[in-house]
Amino acid sequence: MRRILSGMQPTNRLQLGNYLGALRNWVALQDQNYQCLYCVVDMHAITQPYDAATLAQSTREAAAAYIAAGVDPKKCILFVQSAVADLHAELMWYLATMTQIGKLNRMTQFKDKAGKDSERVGLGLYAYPVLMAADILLYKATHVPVGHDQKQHLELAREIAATFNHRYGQDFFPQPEPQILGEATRVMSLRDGTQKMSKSDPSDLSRINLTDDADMIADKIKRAKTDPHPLPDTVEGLAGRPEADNLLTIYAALSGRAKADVVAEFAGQQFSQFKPKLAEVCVAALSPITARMRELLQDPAEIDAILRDGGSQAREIGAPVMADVRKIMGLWS
Ligand code: AQP
Repeated sequence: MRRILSGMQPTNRLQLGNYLGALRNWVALQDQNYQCLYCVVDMHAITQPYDAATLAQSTREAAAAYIAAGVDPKKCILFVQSAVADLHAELMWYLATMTQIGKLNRMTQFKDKAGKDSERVGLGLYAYPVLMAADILLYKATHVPVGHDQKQHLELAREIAATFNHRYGQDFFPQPEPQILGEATRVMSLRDGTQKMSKSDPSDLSRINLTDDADMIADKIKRAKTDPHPLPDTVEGLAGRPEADNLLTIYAALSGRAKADVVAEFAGQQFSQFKPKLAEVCVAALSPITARMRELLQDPAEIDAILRDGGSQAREIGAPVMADVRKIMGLWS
C-alpha cells in the first residue's frame, strides 16, 4: 500500500511557500493511487512561543486552507495531530530512545530557529524531528511530499526507521520517500532572496499569505527586494541574483510554465515591468483559494466535523501499528 503523510504547522497563516512547496502537490497526489493522510501539526506549532487563545482557530484556518486549495476530505484523511496525540507522543518517546543526539545536533532548522538562544529554547524544538518521524512512521507512510527545507528531517526519519528495524530484527517500518516536487521547492523571502519564505518571519512583507487580498499582494510584490539590473535572457544569467531568481521561479510555478520559458519572455525587461505581471498571476492563483477559505470559515462546526472524522480514521490506522510497536519492543501492555 502506497501511503502519504504530510502536515503543516498552524503557526500564523499559510504562505505561498507552503502552497507551492507542499499543498499544491498534496492536491495532485490525492488522485494518484495513494492513501493520503494530511494533518495540521498543532503539537509542532507549540514548540515555539505561541498564543494558546488562538491556536485552535489557527488550526481550523489551516484545515480550511487545505480544503480551499483542493484537498478533498472524501479522497483523503484530513485530521489534526493532537486528535491522535497519545499515539504520536508515545511513538515519539520510543523513537527518541534510539535517536542519537549527534544527529539532532546537525539539524539546520533547529539552528535557524533557536538562533543565539540555543541553550534557552525548549526541548520540544530540539526534539521536533523525532516527533516528525513519529508522525510519519505511526501510519507506516511510504511517501512524504514536502518542500526542500524538510529534506534533512526526512532523512533523519528514514534513519530512525532503519535503526528500529535493525535493532528489533524486523522489516517493520517502510523507508519513507521524500517527494520534493514542482518548480518551486524552495520559495524565498521577498525581502531577502537568500532566506526561505516563512510563516514565522517577523516581517509580513517577506511573504505572501494565502489570505492576502489583491492589493496586499500587489503591494508586497512592488516592494519586494530586487537588484539594479534588467532581467537576464537565460536561466544561467540568474546565478548570483537570488531575488530575481526567486520572483521568476514563483511566476513559473504559478503559471504552470517552465522557468526557461518565463525567463525568455521577460528577457531584458526592468523589474518595474515584470512585477505587475507577477502580481497578476499571484492574484489569479490565490484569490479563488482565499475566497473559498473565507466561505469555509463561516461554518467552523463543519470544519470541526471533517477533522473529527479524519481523526478517527487516522487512529484506526495508527492504533494497530502502535500495538505492534509495543509488542516488538517488549513493553508490558
Ligand atoms: N519557503 C518555502 N518553500 C517551499 N516549501 C516550503 N514549506 C515551508 N516553507 C516553504 C513547506 O511547507 C510545508 C509545511 O511547513 P511547516 O508548517 O511544517 O513548517 P516550515 O517548513 O518551518 O514552514 P514555515 O512556513 O517556515 O513555518 P514556520 O515559520 O511556522 O516554521 C513543509 O512541507 C515545508 O517544506
